[in-house]
Amino acid sequence: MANYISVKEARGRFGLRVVLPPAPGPWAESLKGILYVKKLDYVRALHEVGTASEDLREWTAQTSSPVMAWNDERPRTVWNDQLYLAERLASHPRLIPQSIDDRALMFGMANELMGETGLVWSLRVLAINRGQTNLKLNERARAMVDFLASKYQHGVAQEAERASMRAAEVVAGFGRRLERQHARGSRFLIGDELTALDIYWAASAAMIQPLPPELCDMPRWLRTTYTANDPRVVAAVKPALLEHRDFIYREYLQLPLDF
Ligand SMILES: N[C@@H](CCC(=O)N[C@@H](CS)C(=O)NCC(=O)O)C(=O)O
Repeated sequence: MANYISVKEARGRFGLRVVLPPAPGPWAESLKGILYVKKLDYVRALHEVGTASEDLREWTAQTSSPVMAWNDERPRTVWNDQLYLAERLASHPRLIPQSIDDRALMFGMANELMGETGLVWSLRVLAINRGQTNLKLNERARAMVDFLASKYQHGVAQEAERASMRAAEVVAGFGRRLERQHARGSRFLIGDELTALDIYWAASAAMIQPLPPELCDMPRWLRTTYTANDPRVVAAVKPALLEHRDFIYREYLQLPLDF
């Protein structure tokens, strides 16, 4: 296990601190990926998912992770704020495109992955629905699924239907985008170089098909829950999308994942 300090201790320190869960999650892995590419060192603080997280609430007025804290500035709790801060702390390599068209496209598409009701939000709805209805979970896993269902109001049947359609739509949109980029000779989702969108895609795709155990060690129940089985989503996943995830991890991100 990586080294973590407590949230309370992190709050009292200066420099860059990141509150993270001790398991892979798309928001957390995206932020870790961005910091890794930019070679920004940070101290990890442990988010014990499934607990009341009172220290985190007192500090950040919310209880999800990741949280990114720089000196005594306001802690950043949302992915786009975190990206802006990372870009400010290390401008190279640039992960936000310079041209307005590419920048607007990148934030729009990133929001389709990371924003409320976006891809990973919707995949979480589906995973929770599956956990609550189908899987034989152990007591700890069941408690976690119920906790997340109630925290994010995910345990509603119509919500699963909406999530399935949205997730499939987003995956298909990324498939078309990647095809167009490949056709014009680019290996990246936007323009001709790595942007944060490629990292968000790589980390999000781990909720469609997790990286193999030797690259991402996680409890079996979590691996099963993270492997998409919704027929609409499965049908939308083209091999090129998973190849893109593998390319980004292999060339730019830390492997194996550590938490
Ligand atoms: N606030 C983040 C999303 C973070 C998020 O939803 N984190 C979840 C991942 S499952 C979490 O920490 N859940 C556990 C908990 O809230 O205790 C963002 O919008 O960028």
